[in-house]
Amino acid sequence: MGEQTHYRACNLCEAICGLEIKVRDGVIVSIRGDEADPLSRGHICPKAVALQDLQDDPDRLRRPQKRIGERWVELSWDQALDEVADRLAEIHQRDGANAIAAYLGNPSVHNWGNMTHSSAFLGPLKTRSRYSATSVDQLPHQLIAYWLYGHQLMVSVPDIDRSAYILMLGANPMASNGSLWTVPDFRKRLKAMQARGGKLVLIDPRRTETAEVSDEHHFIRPGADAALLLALLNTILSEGLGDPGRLAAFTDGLDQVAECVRPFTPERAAAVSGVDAETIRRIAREFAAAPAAAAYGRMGVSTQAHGTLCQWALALLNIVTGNLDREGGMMFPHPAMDLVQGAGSKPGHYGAWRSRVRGLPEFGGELPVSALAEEILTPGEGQHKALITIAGNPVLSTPNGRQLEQALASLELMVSVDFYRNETSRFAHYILPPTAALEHDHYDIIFHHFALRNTARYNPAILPKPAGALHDWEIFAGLGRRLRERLRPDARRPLLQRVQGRIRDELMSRMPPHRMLDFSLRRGVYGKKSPQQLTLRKLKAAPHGIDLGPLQQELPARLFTRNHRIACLNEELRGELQRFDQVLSEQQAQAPVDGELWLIGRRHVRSNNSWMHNSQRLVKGKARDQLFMHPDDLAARGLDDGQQVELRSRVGSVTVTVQSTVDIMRGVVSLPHGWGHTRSGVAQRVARKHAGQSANDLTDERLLDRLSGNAALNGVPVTVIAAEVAAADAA
Ligand SMILES: Nc1nc2c(c(=O)[nH]1)N[C@H]1C(S)=C(S)[C@@H](COP(=O)(O)OP(=O)(O)OC[C@H]3O[C@@H](n4cnc5c(=O)[nH]c(N)nc54)[C@H](O)[C@@H]3O)O[C@H]1N2
Ligand SMILES: Nc1nc2c(c(=O)[nH]1)N[C@H]1C(S)=C(S)[C@@H](COP(=O)(O)OP(=O)(O)OC[C@H]3O[C@@H](n4cnc5c(=O)[nH]c(N)nc54)[C@H](O)[C@@H]3O)O[C@H]1N2
Ligand code: SF4
Ligand SMILES: [Mo]
Repeated sequence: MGEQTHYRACNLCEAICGLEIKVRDGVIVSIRGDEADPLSRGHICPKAVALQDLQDDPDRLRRPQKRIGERWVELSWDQALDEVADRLAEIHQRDGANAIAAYLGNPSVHNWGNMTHSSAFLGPLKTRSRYSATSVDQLPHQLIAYWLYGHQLMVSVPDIDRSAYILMLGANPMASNGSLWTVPDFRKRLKAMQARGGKLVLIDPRRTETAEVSDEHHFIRPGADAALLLALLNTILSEGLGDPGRLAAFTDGLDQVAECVRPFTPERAAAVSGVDAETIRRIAREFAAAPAAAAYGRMGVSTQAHGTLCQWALALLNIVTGNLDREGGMMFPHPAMDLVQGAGSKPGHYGAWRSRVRGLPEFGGELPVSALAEEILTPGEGQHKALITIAGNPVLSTPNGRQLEQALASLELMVSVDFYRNETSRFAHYILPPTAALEHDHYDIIFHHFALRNTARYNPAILPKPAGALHDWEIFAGLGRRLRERLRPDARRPLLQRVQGRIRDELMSRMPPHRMLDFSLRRGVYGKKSPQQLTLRKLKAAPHGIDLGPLQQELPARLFTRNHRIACLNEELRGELQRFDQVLSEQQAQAPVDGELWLIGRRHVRSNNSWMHNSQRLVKGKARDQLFMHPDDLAARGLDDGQQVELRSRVGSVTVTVQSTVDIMRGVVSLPHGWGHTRSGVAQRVARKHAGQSANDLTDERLLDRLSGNAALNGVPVTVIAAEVAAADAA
């Protein structure tokens, strides 16, 4: 066959870097950055080579598996899909639709077949018991986008290539390569901005890799960002520094905003955040004075106690200064395959139903995953009896993993669509493994919605599909077809509608993703009626991708609120602001609980959530799962650097090695998530050797952002003692 060179967008993280992959005789021989990719311009990180390790991993499952007691047996696809459909239909008929729950993990959004076809499977189930990684991640962003702009995917991103000032909170793009901000090669773009005289100000309880390259870094007490952001807003409005410019013509509620933020002074923010009032005022003045500025916050400010308020205040900072939808400010991408304006667009809905046990609100048809375990464990009508997990590992990625393990062990049926037997799928009765990434074609449906430049790129499969294997989308289509036969979800409709509906369902479920892409491209903003005339054929002829130019002004045309205006406030937000006023007064009065520390997470460029630890090349070298702690906090407890310590929270404890560092704020400790491969039954040999401990054995399913139900994974109260003392206590 000789050597072939392929081009391909990496699907491992949100940066969607272009790769150049050389294959000889069906074997990958090299993976490099694609210099000709108009978005990533040759950028790459160490994880890209792990695509090869994933491809070759002997632990990766290739055939359907069924668990009988402790034993796993292989099945044919037909038998596996038939059995799963039979058992789901049985539970559905006996206990109702909501007895079947589904959880979609993060790689679902990186695999376009999951995006186009998971509904072919989940649709006929008609269950309201849907969960995903969204509620341990970006739910507040989506809620604010829905409330302010009328669509959950109207998320704005810093236009760094033209910006003069970025205020960043709770994000670490030097490790994460950007999030809800597809910004491959962040470092080079930041350097260019700084060379133009621009400035990056970072607010983070840890002096991170991004702090190293920022112009200014300030420690903040975890969870105090809402107070800080509201004080910035207050300063700008009360000092008359705001100017929404053209936004004023289509924005409602700006006057009331000024009223609502009046109680939030820099002095109050200083008392809870540790950032002094003069610094807050200075940052507000600098931000307002910059010719083009962007206020951006990510994981650290979304997965915390006031995530939605943080995202609201960030949006308002950009609006009142006229930086929203402005070149160099926060801009809205406009992708070629557009889920905002395209066919089947889902703007969102909030609180249309609530979780059974705790009454948490749904958003966009999903419930907060912090409620999953209790919904399985609590008897009564609607109790979850079956669970399907798709591309996820909630035992390691959602709060109180030990409680979830208990719940999973009690399920009548569990099915995992995953190519690993991980900490979660080991509980499944069936594991349905799809093809690996390079065995199917790829177009990034999601992340062009968050990219700092409009581009489009389609790449065919690089390696042949192994005989008898199924892609994710084919698994969903196969299960969907079988479920429709068994459940007849349309039984009560008139015959003609039934026939039409079935033909449509059948066509949709058999239509491969690339046909849907072609359809969307032609109808999109760069389609038939535009100069670009984008079609799938055109994309195929441009394997490095097609540049569609820098981000453009999109408002007010791309507003989807009822009156096509930005809605700055609603009843929920007003109520939340009043409550937060109360919370702040109480916090200021309260002394910190004796000896307690605040736990936060962290990410490393060589690790990806819970699932890349079976790559020897990525995990080798020194361990990366230590607990970071300030030397003063160690000294106060008589602990030494490198010692084994026990961390305790309300829900559990773990034993880890502590690392002393002045790069973390006093009173704060940091442990990365996604580790803890010590559980029995996990079939990942390399990962087990580098097991680590799971941070989510400590995070608490009761700690939430109240409005959205997003998990507060950061700012979890913990105590730390020497492991030997803990052992003696226990004895
Ligand atoms: N404490 C704490 N917890 C966190 C976070 C944190 O910062 N701190 N971060 C949160 C965030 S942002 C996220 S997104 C979640 C992630 O949490 P999850 O989405 O639950 O977990 P992942 O580790 O991404 O799980 C990936 C699984 O998907 C499988 N997989 C990979 N590719 C495919 C594919 O193409 N098809 C299928 N079917 N399966 C595939 C892998 O084998 C693996 O088992 O974790 C969250 N949890
Ligand atoms: N290498 C690598 N890249 C990844 C991933 C990965 O696991 N590994 N995961 C991908 C995924 S799923 C996501 S969602 C993104 C996440 O992308 P980012 O949000 O950029 O990454 P994190 O490292 O989670 O950054 C969160 C930061 O918030 C800080 N923080 C914690 N609590 C607080 C707080 O209360 N206030 C403030 N201001 N800061 C706080 C933490 O110290 C941390 O530096 O990364 C993606 N990219
Ligand atoms: S930064 Fe993300 S997209 Fe780029 S090569 Fe690394 S893992 Fe892949
Ligand atoms: Mo995430």
